Amino acid sequence: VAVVACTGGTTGVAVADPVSTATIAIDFDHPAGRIASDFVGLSFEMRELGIGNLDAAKGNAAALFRTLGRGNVRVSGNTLDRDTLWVPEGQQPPNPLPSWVNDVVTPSDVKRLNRFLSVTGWTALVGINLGRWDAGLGVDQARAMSSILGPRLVAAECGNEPDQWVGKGFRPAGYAYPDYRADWGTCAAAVGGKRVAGPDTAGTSSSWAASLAADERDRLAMLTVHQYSAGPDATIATLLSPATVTAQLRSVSANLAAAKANGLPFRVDEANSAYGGGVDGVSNRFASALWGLDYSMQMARAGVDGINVHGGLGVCDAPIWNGKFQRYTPICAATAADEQAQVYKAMPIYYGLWMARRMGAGRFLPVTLSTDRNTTAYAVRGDDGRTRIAVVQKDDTTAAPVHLDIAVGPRTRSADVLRLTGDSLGAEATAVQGATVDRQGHLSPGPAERVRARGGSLGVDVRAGSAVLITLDGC
Ligand code: BDP
Repeated sequence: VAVVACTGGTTGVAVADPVSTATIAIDFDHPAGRIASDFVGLSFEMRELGIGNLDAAKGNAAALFRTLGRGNVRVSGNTLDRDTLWVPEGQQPPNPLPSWVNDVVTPSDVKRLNRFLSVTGWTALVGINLGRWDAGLGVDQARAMSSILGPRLVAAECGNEPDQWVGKGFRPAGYAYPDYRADWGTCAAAVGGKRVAGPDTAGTSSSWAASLAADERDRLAMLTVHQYSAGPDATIATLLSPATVTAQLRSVSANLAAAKANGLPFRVDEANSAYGGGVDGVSNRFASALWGLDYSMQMARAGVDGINVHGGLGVCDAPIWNGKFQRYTPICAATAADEQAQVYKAMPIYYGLWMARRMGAGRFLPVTLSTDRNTTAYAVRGDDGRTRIAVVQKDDTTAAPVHLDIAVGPRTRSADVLRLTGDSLGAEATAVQGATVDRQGHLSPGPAERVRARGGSLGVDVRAGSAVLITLDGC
């Protein structure tokens, strides 16, 4: 056990007469569920492989991944079934290409992904086109992915959002779970082993995930579903409303329970603030950073094994494909030249994920929070023995600060505080301890604030519309 010297230190930022005090009590003696080191993940479209992205030899993408720590990247999305054709080693793409094909993905794209994973220490979930299934190609892709990616491939994913295939024209009306199970089984047999995740349903209300968990637990590596907080009608107010993340948790709970009942890990392997590419002014603003942190913590504490926040690697303010924007993307290029060079900037939600990542790995500690403000709090006893507390204050930045009174007991003399702040909920500017991600993809937060405990309690003032990550010194 490391002994941390408790010397020096100052109190937190002094704020005159904070109008509200939130009290936080932590049950240090009853660690609960785990948050794994790869809880935080990212998700991208299959087309990104076809167009040469996720290249460790170019730009700053690998550094941006490493800045988040180790994680899991999922590559699939709508473009998997709709637009991308697998072309085996040594073969030329058909000429002309089938009319539905926009991009081809080849073993050399998988090799590039493998280098990216080896440089970043991330693992991957990668899709196989099941919407437009071709048995020969499916088997070839599965074999190539296993041999190239080895253990870095956590699982293959057979198709994207099969519960929407009728509407997308991939299957005839009436296509239902038993049909899907048969399709999935064909793809799973091509992959072999226990190396397929699914069903990647669009709707958490669909029963397909629970059915697949029960029927195919011996072949499933992991149960996966998608979840967006809202659609094109998302606003900052709804995203940060106290009801939102709890409603999101409720909405995945049946799927989560089904996974656990069948002994399967469970990831929300495509998640973000709003489907349809996100909402400008919401998904790409500081509010999304607070939502991203709160959502991550809420899901992790409930036993979800990971989330993959969806995005795209194009120009931030331009349509990425099919005239579609990806306003919710955690990283994107500021200009077309940066897109070419694969130099990306971190969007606000990236910072929320950075904070979430710093909470793990470890085990959640039960927290009792008493507050009259739109505030949430989470505590994790890290595998390194340190206790970390995340507090997300989701009121407008113009509201009065909240004073946190945290009962830490006699063993804690001081704590380090990192602050996630934005100019306003609706502004893009986001920082951790005043620092932003640089062009090289690194984030070096300014020195943490040192706060001293008095009489077994820790006082920290939190600006409205901001979050803090408090690390107890444990002495
Ligand atoms: C999901 C798709 C993804 C889309 C996303 C969205 O898997 O490809 O980009 O929706 O609507 O259904 O933004």
